[in-house]
Amino acid sequence: MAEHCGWEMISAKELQDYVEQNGVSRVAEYVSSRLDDWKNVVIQFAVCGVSGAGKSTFINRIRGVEDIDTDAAEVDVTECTKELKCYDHPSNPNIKFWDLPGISNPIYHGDLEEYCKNVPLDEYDTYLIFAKDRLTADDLKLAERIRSTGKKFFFIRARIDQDVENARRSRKHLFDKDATLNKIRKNISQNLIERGLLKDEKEFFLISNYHTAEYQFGELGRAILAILPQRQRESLILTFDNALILSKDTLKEKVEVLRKRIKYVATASAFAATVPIPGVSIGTDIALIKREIDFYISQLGLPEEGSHRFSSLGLKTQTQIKALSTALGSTMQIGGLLAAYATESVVEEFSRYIPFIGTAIASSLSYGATYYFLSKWLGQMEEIALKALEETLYDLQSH
Ligand SMILES: Nc1nc2c(ncn2[C@@H]2O[C@H](COP(=O)(O)OP(=O)(O)OP(=O)(O)O)[C@@H](O)[C@H]2O)c(=O)[nH]1
Ligand SMILES: [Mg+2]
Repeated sequence: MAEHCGWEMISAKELQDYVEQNGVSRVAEYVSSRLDDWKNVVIQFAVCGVSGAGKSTFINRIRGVEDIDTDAAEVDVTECTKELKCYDHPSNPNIKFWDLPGISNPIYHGDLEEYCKNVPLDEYDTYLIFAKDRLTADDLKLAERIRSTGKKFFFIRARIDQDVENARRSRKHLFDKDATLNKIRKNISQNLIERGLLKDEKEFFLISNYHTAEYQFGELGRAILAILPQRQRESLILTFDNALILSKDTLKEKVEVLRKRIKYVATASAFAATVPIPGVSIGTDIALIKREIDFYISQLGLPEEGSHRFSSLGLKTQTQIKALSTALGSTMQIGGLLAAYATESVVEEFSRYIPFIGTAIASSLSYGATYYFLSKWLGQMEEIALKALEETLYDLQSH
């Protein structure tokens, strides 16, 4: 089975050993817990830069919390983050954002060595350097130090909505949003490119922490994902909330990560089908499929009926979501699931009593049915989630 199923994450041997020691009845739970392994991948982000650049506000947005929530990073108009502090992502405590104090803080006098005595600057995986207005000597010192460690860093300019508003106010009828953004981008990135700290302008991001659908918040999220090693990347993609990343590409990438899990779930079904007790196989399939489908729903951010986001969608998309949840509801009953992959399962129930060929055929049929079923639903959910996202994006941009 190992070669046939193409195990990468969970080996057939591991499952076989598990079944030998524990029996097959808990194989579904075991596979489910192994599929949660992505939560064990630790990623540490250092969020650094001068005071007031919007670092703490960014951490709150990426964690999906409001600035006034009790577990939010403190945000203020005056200098406020004095000690480094770690903020875990609420849905995955192994994704850590370290809110670092500004190097310009009076206690360091811009002295990098002094700063590094209190801040373990070399210990993070990826660095997000926030600039404010123009680049300062402290920003450059920080970037050069990080570059010397060989780690990846991104330059970010937040509060861009304010600059655009200021330009709108002062330029009046001459105001041109794109030209304003280009000017800011050029001004800062040119400086970094000349110092060899940036390859090109595309590595520099203009974001607003209060208008995440506008400007480059989503692009920044994608760029961070792109540089991470595969396991970190997959873990982060499942942790990020779609509503924040707001990009069709990221959503599609998420679907690919979800699709890769199907073969493991299907193989657990195949193992359960080797139990010669009628009903065990289908019960396990339902448990496995239901858990996975619930995971798809939360991961793809399908708006719940009655929610604000749901009511802002077009009538056609609303109808599709309603039809999907009705279909899923009825399929998650034993009768419904049997009807959904009727012929395969009926054959399976018979085949287990046929000497010699029974188990082998039953296993492969259960594998195929679960595989088929999850692929089909994931495909449908992807289609609806993409449409819902498109409409949400349109909505956000037209306001
Ligand atoms: N308009 C706008 N205001 C922002 C944005 N990001 C942050 N702010 C505001 O800018 C101020 C400073 O934000 P913080 O997140 O506290 O800045 P910081 O970099 O953490 O500052 P220190 O903790 O002092 O190092 C606050 O008043 C925020 O509300 C943004 O993208 N747009
Ligand atoms: Mg702060």
